[in-house]
Amino acid sequence: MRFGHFDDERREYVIDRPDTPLPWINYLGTESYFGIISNTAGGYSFYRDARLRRLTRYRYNNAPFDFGGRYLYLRDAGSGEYWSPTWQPTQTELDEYECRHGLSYTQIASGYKGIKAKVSYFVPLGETLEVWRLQLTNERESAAELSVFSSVEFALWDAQDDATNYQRNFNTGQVEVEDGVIYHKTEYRERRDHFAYFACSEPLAGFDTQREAFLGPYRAWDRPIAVERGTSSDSVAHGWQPHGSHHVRITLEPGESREIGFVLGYWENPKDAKFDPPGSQTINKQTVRPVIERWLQQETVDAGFAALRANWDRLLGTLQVHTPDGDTNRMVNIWNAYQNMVTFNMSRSTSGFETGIGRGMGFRDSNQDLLGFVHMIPERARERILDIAATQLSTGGAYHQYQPLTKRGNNDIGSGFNDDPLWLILGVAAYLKESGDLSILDAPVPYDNEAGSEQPLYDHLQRSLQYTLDRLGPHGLPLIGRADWNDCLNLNCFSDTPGEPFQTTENATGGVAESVFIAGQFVLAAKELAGIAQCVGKPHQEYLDAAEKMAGTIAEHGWDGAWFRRAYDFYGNVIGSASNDEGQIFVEPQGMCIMGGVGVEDGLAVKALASVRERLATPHGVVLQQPAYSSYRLELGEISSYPPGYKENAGIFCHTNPWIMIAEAIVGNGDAAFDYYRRILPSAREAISEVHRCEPYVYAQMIAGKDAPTHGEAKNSWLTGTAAYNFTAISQWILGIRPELTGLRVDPVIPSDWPGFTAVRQFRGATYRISVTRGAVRALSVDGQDFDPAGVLPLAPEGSVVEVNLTVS
Ligand code: BGC
Ligand code: IFM
Repeated sequence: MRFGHFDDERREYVIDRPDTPLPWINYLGTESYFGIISNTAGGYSFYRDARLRRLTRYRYNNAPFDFGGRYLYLRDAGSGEYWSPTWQPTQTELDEYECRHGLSYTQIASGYKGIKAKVSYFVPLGETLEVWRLQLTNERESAAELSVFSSVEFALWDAQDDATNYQRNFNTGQVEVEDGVIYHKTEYRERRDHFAYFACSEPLAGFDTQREAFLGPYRAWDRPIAVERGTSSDSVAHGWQPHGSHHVRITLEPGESREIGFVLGYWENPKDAKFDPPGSQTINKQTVRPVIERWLQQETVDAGFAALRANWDRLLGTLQVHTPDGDTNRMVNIWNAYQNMVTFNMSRSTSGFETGIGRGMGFRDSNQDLLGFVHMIPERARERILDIAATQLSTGGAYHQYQPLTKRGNNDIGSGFNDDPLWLILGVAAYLKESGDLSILDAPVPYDNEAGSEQPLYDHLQRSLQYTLDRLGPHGLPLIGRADWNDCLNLNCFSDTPGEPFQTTENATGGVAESVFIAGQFVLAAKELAGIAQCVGKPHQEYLDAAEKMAGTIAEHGWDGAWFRRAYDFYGNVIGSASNDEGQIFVEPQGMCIMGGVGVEDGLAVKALASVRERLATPHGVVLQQPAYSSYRLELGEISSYPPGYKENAGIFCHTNPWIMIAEAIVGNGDAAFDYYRRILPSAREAISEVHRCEPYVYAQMIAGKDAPTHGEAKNSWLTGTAAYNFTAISQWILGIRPELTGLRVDPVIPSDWPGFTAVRQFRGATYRISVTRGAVRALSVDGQDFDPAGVLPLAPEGSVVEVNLTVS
């Protein structure tokens, strides 16, 4: 069952009923002012940091699930009836409803008793504000006397404090209203720098800034007293809950249309501003007023919206493909790329499942997210790499998370996730392959942000590799530490002494549990580093030797007969083996070892992939392990805390599926790779939206596995490494358009029933127009000249167009 459809032309998903299985959200903002918005206008806004600079209030895990947002009410003076043109919060049964989620904008249109309304929300480039544009049309045969009420609830900036510290924050709220603009100035008193404002383009009939005055005692947003009555009370908030509501009265003749603009924004007075008289509690509006005036003009809004769309054209233009599969085209060309950019901006901070309060950026996650956006914004990827590397410890280890504002490693969480450092090598390799900017390797980068500890980035990569070699366990495999990619496989963090408390993951690094996953990742990273070293004329053989040795150890201790094992626990017992009663086979080492090239030559890879298909594949994707753990196991940790089929306990952890797609491509099996790709492809699952439940336009972290009663149901959409890795799998391995250090490679491994495909790829300043067709033998021509079909395409001059024709058999 569908709840809407894709409009590929306009790059929108069109939702045609408000009661989607879950709130289907979108993101506003691309630079510093951001928000989430649901298909019924729920959500909130913030400036840079969703915890510390939260503009509007939102209550997670609410009933209804999505409540609180950018709300409008329309009231008909004739009948006294009122409704919300975005359905929430009044939930009036609308005659028409349509929500269009586009790239960084959302438009919700509806019709009720002859009054058409369309509300468009977006954040203009270069601004710290959002525009709401309300377009009203009277389709009745008589004039309509209407009232429009707006409504936002201001958060008192620190969202954590806002939700917990009521003894204080019921007293601190302050507002100011001048010339129809509502200023929310809580905190201005002490800091005198930032405030929020909410403005309207029309003369006001009234306003409210005290929530209870607007809603009325014992009422909620579905029937505010001000709206019911048809008049605001011009309330001014002193403490309690500052709120922003404008009241506008208009008369629309039959057939007449009108536009009303609202601007909700964040403002920081310039640091050196001298214009506040000492002790003044009045907001200084000198610098913000012209900005407000400008964005209340329709022409400014039109131009701002056009600029936003043009920016997305430019970003998405980096890769556009045309394949025989429509779902693939729209995901690669639009939605997967868009989701990658959202993970760049949001990391794991703000979504329907992340509250914006936990603000850490993952060392591992950030390096992987980079794979998905590096081709669109290489210069931002460079900055990101330098930020991440500066948090690395001098041991080569890594803080598991760092703070986006201070860019310091997070001491509360600490380090000891032993896969972390290797991701830096993989992230840097991706950047170098895309940009060719080898100079980044010489950039001085501190360890743990300590001044004076700077070393070239290349030194960081060496230490990352050495970190693993310094920590090998009894079988010669890498020690797992607190966990590897699978955060929940905590093999060193328990106590088997009755009555002793469990160890926390913080003191779990002393154990001897080993990870086959990290071993595979090491082989991959060592080969990548060897390639980089060779490229800049540094010794590289030692890395290749280390990779080979590790591959040998995997063959000896990591191979189970039909698949790669997962780990050895604290006691040296094997995990992920046919000899286990549960958790016999895990997906992660199959993907990662094969991506590292382990078992590819000797047939182990093909065997492992057959086992994946036989034991782990479901119609909804590949589950993480089998059999699921039926009960909690001290020696395994969090993984077994989940009921069977959910999350790391045999859920379909979508991040791991592309590793299997890549592995299938590596062994030349395009049918299998693409089959797995489509199983979890959001657009291809649109028709079963009542089962999948999350948005059909973006990936979710997890789909419930076959052991779960809700098999096929997705959770945790948007902010997941799934986005970057699926994009890599389809674009670089299945379609095979793969940046390498020396140039672009085109090496597709496509399904056997595809006649071919075309693509346009911007790469290092040139445009590659690629056409892949079927033929008797593999042949490649570049600009009409025959070329080695196994070769890397030559670099082309800036601005040039390269015609690439590949025939595959
Ligand atoms: C979750 C994992 C997640 C981890 C983040 C755990 O509680 O279950 O999925 O990766 O926290 O560190
Ligand atoms: O690898 C992790 C990731 O870092 C955070 N989300 C869950 C994944 C698997 O545990």
